[in-house]
Amino acid sequence: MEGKVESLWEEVRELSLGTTVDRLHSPPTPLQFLRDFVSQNKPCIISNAISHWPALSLWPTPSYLSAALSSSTVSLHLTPDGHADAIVPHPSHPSLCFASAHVQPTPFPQALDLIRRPPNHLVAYLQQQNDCFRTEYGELESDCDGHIPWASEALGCLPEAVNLWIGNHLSQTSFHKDHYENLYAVVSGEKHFLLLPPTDVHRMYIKQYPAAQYSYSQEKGEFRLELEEPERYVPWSSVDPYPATGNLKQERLKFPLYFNGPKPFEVTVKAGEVLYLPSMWFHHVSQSPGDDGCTIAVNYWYDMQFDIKYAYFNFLQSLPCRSIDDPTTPESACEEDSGPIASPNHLNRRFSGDESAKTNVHDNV
Ligand SMILES: O=C(O)CCC(=O)C(=O)O
Repeated sequence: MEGKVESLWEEVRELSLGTTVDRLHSPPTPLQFLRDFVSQNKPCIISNAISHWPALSLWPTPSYLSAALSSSTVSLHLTPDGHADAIVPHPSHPSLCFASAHVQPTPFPQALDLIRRPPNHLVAYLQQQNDCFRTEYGELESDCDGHIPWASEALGCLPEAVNLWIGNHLSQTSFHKDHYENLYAVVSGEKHFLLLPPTDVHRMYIKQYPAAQYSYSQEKGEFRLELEEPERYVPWSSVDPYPATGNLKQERLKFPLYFNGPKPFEVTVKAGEVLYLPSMWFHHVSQSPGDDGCTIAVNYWYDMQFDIKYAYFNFLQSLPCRSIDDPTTPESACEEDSGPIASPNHLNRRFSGDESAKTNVHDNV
């Protein structure tokens, strides 16, 4: 493998992806979308595709959302630092663990307040991924489209899940991939994506981490992080693309394939724009709020085809690979995820890599 996998990374960029993500200034026809992007498993950003959505003018006004959802209870995800579904040290475990957020059913107006005015040591993110737009936010249905028409026609189906995301500058989503074709529409603020194609899987240093769950005590104002029982392991990317300045050197040494390989595709999706995020692409997401103090997005997950690309991906992922720049890196650092991938959060139905992915809504590394 030594040397060959690096040629693969370069070749896909030379033949197909280039160095930047394509921008379309109007929605593509279904044929163009299918031919130029879906079948090539290639992302793009589309402007002027959702200009007709009332949401673009209505949702950036917090009082509008709070009034529309005054009697709704929503699933609010709470963490101490905005890093949910992320790799963190566990206080009483010698290694790192995969930490999921505390999910608190909360009246929407109160949830929005917590997001817009974060108290110390508590970061709230509305990011329930289980088709939450249709199940928890029905009152907002007429403010945007139930699907993206040209994408539905190209893909031959309606979305399997539609999700709403409302967060602030502190919330980040760690590197993962999904087994869905994703149309991600930003309504307020900006979303910053780092993207890597599935060919770059070895650069993600996917390893098995014990699953843990935050629980938040309102009385004490404290989080506890507890390992799940019975024990469960989650395959997850070890790479934090934005380590604290003091850790940068160490992280570069630990993950040379990520830090020294081709730069990830970096895209900012602004309010009114839609990102096509192809199935199986690794993505890390952060956000900048708009004047309303939050970032709001709706995304549409369409079933992907479990076709020859998927089979090639599984084969590639099963191959061991050693760092190009640091021959002392143990092979195990890049090969630990060759087995099937479990779902860490069945509520969110996120993340799996085996056949069960077909029934999951948000699948992952
Ligand atoms: O917006 C986010 O925080 C994450 C989005 C994401 O991971 C997805 O749409 O698959």
